[in-house]
Order: sequence, then structure tokens, then C-alpha cells
Amino acid sequence: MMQLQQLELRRIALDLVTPFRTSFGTEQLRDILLLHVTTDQGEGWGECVAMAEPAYSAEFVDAAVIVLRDHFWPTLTAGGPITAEEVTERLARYSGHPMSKAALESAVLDAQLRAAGTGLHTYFGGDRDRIPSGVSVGIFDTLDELLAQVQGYVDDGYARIKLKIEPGWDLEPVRLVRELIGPDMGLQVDANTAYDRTDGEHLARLDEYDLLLIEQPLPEEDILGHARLAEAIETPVCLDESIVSLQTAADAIELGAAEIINIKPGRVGGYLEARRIHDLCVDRGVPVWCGGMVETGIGRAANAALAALPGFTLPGDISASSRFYRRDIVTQPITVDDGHVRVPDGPGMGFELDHEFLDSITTWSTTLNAS
Ligand code: OSB
Ligand code: MG
Repeated sequence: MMQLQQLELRRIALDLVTPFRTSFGTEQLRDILLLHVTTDQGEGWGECVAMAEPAYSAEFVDAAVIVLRDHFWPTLTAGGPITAEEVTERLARYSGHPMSKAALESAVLDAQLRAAGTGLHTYFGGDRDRIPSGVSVGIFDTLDELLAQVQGYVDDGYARIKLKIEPGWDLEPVRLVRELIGPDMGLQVDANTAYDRTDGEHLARLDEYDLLLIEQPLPEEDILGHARLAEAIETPVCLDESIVSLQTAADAIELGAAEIINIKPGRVGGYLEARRIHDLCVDRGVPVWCGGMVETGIGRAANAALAALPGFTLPGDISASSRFYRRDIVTQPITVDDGHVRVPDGPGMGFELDHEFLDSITTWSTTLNAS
């Protein structure tokens, strides 16, 4: 049990090395909320993966600040001493805001593991010390720019390529990238909900490119549409946005809408729920992989520990920190060597902060006491 004492909410601004365009928007500057919790047994940090705009999901950074400050933190601390495993149930009466819940749980879990002198990798019991690394490639104005970018990632040694697609940017980019990388390298696409139920025949034309999967072609709520599409095309249908909990994962699998699942701890309310979804998928024989939300070294380290679990049989979106950032806020940023990322084995989530740099990019902070 830990007594929670203080929560510092801190916003940082980090430039992306190149603008990241998806079917839901373009990002150049990340506005990231970090949580720093102080307890009677030490400190922990968590990263909130909510984005600046409510586009990928309903959450966004300004809202995360409010819900954490005015609702989650007062309720969490009013209940007395706590373990990380109890954070979610203490917040159970609150609807939604999984990314904010996940961030709070992970800060408490980081503190708890550091106090115990153990790491997330050991806590989860994953059986690998390195995992294959995939890279997510945005949409570009021209095919030449896309191919140059992909060639760079191939040279970096990535184990697989994921292309962001949308109507008007799908068949031709995929054809050319498949031609560039050859038949053996893993290739997949992510539509971030950009298509609708009438696009089945069009999306079936992707079948000839031997893709690992198509991620979230249809809207978040359209489970039936995904099930029908999965029947109609050969490319396996993978869900991202639709999977917001263990329950939605179980139902989507049962309905045939999720042949593969992208697990993102923020989207499902935390690393512990993410682990339960992993276990369910292993039980149902559904392959999983770990998604990304353009995390700093905090989230990237924790994702790598999660992805070391045996059900993560496909390469995740856990790329080198340098894929997005010139400089990370941790002292040992995630790197890719021989197509793999090392699973951190340090205490807690397995990162150490570069405090000087972190302070230099902090744009706002507030410190809250326990209620
Ligand atoms: O859909 O997987 C997604 C980034 C932000 C929001 C949603 C997604 C993504 C990515 C990048 O594809 C994943 C990463 O490398 O962090
Ligand atoms: Mg996705």
C-alpha cells in the first residue's frame, strides 16, 4: 500500500522531426501531459497519450488536465492508501477518459515498482529481452516523398512498415511501397476510420499486396461493418479505435470483427487492462501487437515491457525515439538495432528522466495535494 501525497501535472512541447499526417489530421508539435506522483514510498511518472485535438479519440490534453485535477485525483486520494492494481476500480464510477485513467494508473504503478526495486518487464513476466520494431509512416503530398521516407526506414533496419491510408491515398502508395521493399518485408496499413461500409470492393483490391493486416478501416462504433468486411476481403482486419476495453475486445472477436488486435494501453484505460486483453487474445488465438501514440521515452519503455509478453506475435509500433523526436526526455532513448528494440530492465517502467531537458521544454505545470 502507498499513501499518495502529491500529483504534478506537467505539459511539455516537443517538436516532431517531420510532420505526421494521418486521415484524422496533421501534427508537427506534440503537446504532451506528464503525471508525476509523489508517495510515502517514492515517486513515479506516467505519460498521458491524449492528443491536443479530439480527433483520434474523444480525449484531448486540455480535457485530461481538468478530469485529472478536478475528478480523478481528488477521488483517488480520498480513499486512503492504495496499490496500483486498485486505481482503476477506485475510478470506476467515472465514464470514459481511459487515457487519463491509464496515465494515473501508470504513474502509481511506476512508483510502486520502483519502491519494490523491480521493473514492469518482470512484473508482466514477458519472456523476451528484445522485440521486433515496426514503424508507422504518415501520409505525404507526393509518392516520391513517401518512397524516400520508407527507404530511410528500411535503411534504419525496421522489421515492418505500416502505411497510413485514406481514400485517394491507398492502392498506389501500397503498390509502390510493396515494390520498393520487396515481397518478404512485413507491410500493413492503417486507415484510422477513414472508410465506410460501401468501400468493401475497393479495399479488396489491397488483397494482392500481401498485407499483414488492415487496421481500423471503418468508424469506431461499426463492429458489424468490420465483421462483414473481414468476410469480404483476404487482408486480415485489425481493430484499434474500436477496442476500448476487455469487453469490447471479447465481443469484437466473438462477432468476427477483429482477426487481429492492436493493444494500446492508453486507449483501454491502462497497462493492467491491456494485459488482460492480451491474455484474452492468447486464449482465443487472436494475434496482438502493441500500438503507439507517438510516446516519449516514458511510454515507449512501458510499451516495450508490455510487448515482451508472448501473445504479441506481430511487430508493434514501438519505433526508435528518433523516428519522432530529435531529443527525448529520457537519458536512454529507445533505439532500433538489427530491427529490434531492447526491453528495458531498469526499475519501474524502465526509464530515467533527463530532468534538465524536461524542464527546458515544460510549458505549464500545477501541483496538487492529496485530498
Ligand atoms: O492509429 O496507430 C494509430 C499515432 C497517433 C494516433 C494514432 C495512431 C498513431 C500511429 C503512430 O500510427 C504510432 C506510433 O508510432 O507511435
Ligand atoms: Mg491505428
